[in-house]
Amino acid sequence: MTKTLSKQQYLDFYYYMRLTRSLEERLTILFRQNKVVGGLYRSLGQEATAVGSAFALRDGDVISPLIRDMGAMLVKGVKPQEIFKQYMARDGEGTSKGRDLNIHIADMKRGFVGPISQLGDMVAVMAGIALASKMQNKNVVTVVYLGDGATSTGAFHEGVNFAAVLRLPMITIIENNGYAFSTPTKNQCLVEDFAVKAKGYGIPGEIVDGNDVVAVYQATCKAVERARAGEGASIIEAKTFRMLGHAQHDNQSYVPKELLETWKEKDPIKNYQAFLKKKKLATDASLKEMDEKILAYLEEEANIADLAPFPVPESSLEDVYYETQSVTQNK
Ligand SMILES: Cc1ncc(C[n+]2csc(CCOP(=O)(O)OP(=O)(O)O)c2C)c(N)n1
Repeated sequence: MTKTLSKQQYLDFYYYMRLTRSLEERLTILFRQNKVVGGLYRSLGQEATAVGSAFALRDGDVISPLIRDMGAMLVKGVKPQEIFKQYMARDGEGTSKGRDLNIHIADMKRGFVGPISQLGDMVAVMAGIALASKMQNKNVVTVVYLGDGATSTGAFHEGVNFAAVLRLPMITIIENNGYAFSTPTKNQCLVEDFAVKAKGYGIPGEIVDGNDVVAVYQATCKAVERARAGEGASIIEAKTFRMLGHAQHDNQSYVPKELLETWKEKDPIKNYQAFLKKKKLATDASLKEMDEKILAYLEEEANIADLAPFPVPESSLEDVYYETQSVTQNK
């Protein structure tokens, strides 16, 4: 059933998509100032998928975001300063304290698992969390995000099949953004719609316009309801496009200009602004005000992060094992 949304919810969708984009734009400046350690990965053009899907979840649900899903982490409560610190390898709460980069951070209390780079491997992890939840009657739903490229791994198949056959409350969101690095989807998969893969596992597969935040929200709500009702796993394919290269080093020269032009017209934020204005939920002035507030907030958060210290070298011995403190105490 389609969920009815309040004015505030519609505006929240906008806020988080805008926050995601502006945060990444601020990170780009930091990258050019040489303050970012490692690569910078943007989700330009894909913000609606991460934000809309995360809004369909409740506290206690768990996600494993990938590099295009910072928006989902923001919805789950991560603060921009944590993202800035993480990208700049600084010390501090909510970061990996310089051990890992970009959005590779975890906070089980807020419901996000730190991803690892091996594509597809998080599917099995999230199936495991869903299984634990089912065994403990916790009614937790897990969402695993991955790109079209990641579906070509054996780990994807094993994980989705396992979740399907055990009827686990796991939703796999395939972000079909046209390319895996420089490989167009047609060069690594012969089906046009990734959602049809769900048939092979005996679970529902739904295609959604990944640039339409409301559509993504509604599709995820449906999958969440199934999962909570004990009906098991499902797949959502969000059709979207990666509007920049894989990371900052990649100028995307392999993507035809016309394709970029077509997708530019489908920009999730620009179109959502028009939608809000048409529905009389916002005006140019109110949107401008919100954008400016976000920029001012991000400036503060970036400055806090920039003043944060780097982790002390000795700290690399901590947090290696779960019971770190007792290891240190035993010395
Ligand atoms: C198993 C595995 N193979 C290769 C890589 C290297 N790699 C990192 S990102 C990437 C492309 C990912 O494409 P996709 O899954 O479509 O996600 P997108 O970057 O388009 O969001 C590749 C090949 C990896 N991390 N893991």
